[in-house]
Amino acid sequence: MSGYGKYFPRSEKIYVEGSRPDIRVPFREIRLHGDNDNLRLYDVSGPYTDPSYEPDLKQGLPAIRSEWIAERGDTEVHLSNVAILSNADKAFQGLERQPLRAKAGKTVTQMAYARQGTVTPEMEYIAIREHVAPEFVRAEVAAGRAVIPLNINHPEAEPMIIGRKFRTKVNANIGNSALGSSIEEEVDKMQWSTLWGADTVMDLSTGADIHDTREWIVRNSPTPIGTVPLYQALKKIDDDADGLSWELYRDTLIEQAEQGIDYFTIHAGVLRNIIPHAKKRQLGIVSRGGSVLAKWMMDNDSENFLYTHFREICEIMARYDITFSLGDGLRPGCIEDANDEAQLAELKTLGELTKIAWEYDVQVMIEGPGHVPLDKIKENMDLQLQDCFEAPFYTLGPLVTDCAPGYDHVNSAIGGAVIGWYGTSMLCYVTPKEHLGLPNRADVKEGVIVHKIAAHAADLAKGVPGSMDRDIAMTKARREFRWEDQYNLSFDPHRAREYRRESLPPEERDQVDQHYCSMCGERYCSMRISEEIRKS
Ligand code: IRN
Ligand code: FE2
Repeated sequence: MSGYGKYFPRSEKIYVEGSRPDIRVPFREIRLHGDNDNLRLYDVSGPYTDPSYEPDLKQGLPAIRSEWIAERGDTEVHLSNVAILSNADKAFQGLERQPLRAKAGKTVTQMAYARQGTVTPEMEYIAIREHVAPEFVRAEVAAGRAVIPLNINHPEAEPMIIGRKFRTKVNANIGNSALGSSIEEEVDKMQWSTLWGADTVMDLSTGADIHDTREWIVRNSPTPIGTVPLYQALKKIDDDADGLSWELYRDTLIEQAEQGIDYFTIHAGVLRNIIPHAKKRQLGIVSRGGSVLAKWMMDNDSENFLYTHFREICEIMARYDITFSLGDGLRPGCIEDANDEAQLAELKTLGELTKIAWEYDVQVMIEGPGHVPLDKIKENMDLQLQDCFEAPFYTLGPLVTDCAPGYDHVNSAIGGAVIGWYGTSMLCYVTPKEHLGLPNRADVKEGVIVHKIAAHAADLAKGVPGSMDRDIAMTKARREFRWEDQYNLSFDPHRAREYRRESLPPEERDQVDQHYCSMCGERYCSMRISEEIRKS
């Protein structure tokens, strides 16, 4: 693909330089017709949409942060001796990548730097991206109200921030299952979701070649990558939860830390004493990680080992600057279970764990539901802010009804827009296949776009700097019947164009200067009549 190709006509990648030449912040600029100013949009698609970039999956993306990390002088090369799960064919063998970790006595996290009063190049990069002052970025990270998920072993990533005073972000989940898809396909899914605007990607692979798949994805990903390490730990013992142990889990964390995973979902808030509450529910425990841990605790008559070893986990996270995404293992799986005792007790535990992580200068976000009816969303959001000391909330929807299979992406975007408006920082996408099967390419695109719309709606309501520019440009294009500009300003230009074309008579299909559309026809076009009224 050269540039944004057929997906975003008349869009060009531009870079804004910071205080030093190696801070080059990408934007997508839409070239509008006439004397209208070009519109600049936040861009997460990485170098792939830069026509001068020639991708080489085996080499990976340029390591834009290596210099910044090296300059701080707080890391050393170190490869742990942990057992990895990989096939013999090492795609990245030629690279001999050398993993870094913090030098003894050094804290490498962005939170540590923020608290010391240092604005890192990463923070400056983010400030340019978000149209705010670098000092504002630093202060939000220092306060724990925002996170910058950037493992020191993922220097290819373009710095980004997750926090409620910034643009609302969207995460897309990808990953092969036992049914299997190829590594190239997984990398392609990552590129595809970021092309449509996914700000982060989670690799939830559980199938074959889990280590190598992840290596390919991380090396080629311009966005932060998250995982649920428990899934791989389980895989290592052939999905037999009886074999789970802290040691096995710890080694999996280190293996993924060295690969460069930027944030980990860790279900440390699923405690033994909450399980009886979960049993009372209509749908019990719907989280995959949460249910495995609950079963393990019952079978072994023990407390959750993620909770009992939490401080050791913090030490590992701190060494690589990995961000916690504290898992909502007890999220409600139906609206009847929303905001119940199990969910709210877990939320309080996640708050306690947040405080502990902050002792280690480790960044934290909190995962949230699930299925929540509209009238219970505000309460959930307010409790999260209070119980978790304003650590960013990262929610799965919520879905506002249980009856939308096939349309759960829309269902989720409805809840996502509302919870985003009230203060959620990142929305985990849901695809049309939710509750039914694994998403295909079309589902991934659909899922990302509807959540981008939800996130944008939240930003407009919150008044995030610059968020209204696009709407203003669209309104003007609509008023002036600039059809091409209307297509190009939309989230999916191709669909907008096709939908209009297919409703026009064949001879008019490629005209883009009609002063009406086929919804009302020429005679009763409200836009045209308004234009006449304005002129009279
Ligand atoms: C996001 C918010 N709440 C849950 N999530 C996502 O669900 C999380 O980031 C990860 O991608 C997935 C974990 O699912 P289980 O293991 O909790 O079902
Ligand atoms: Fe569900």
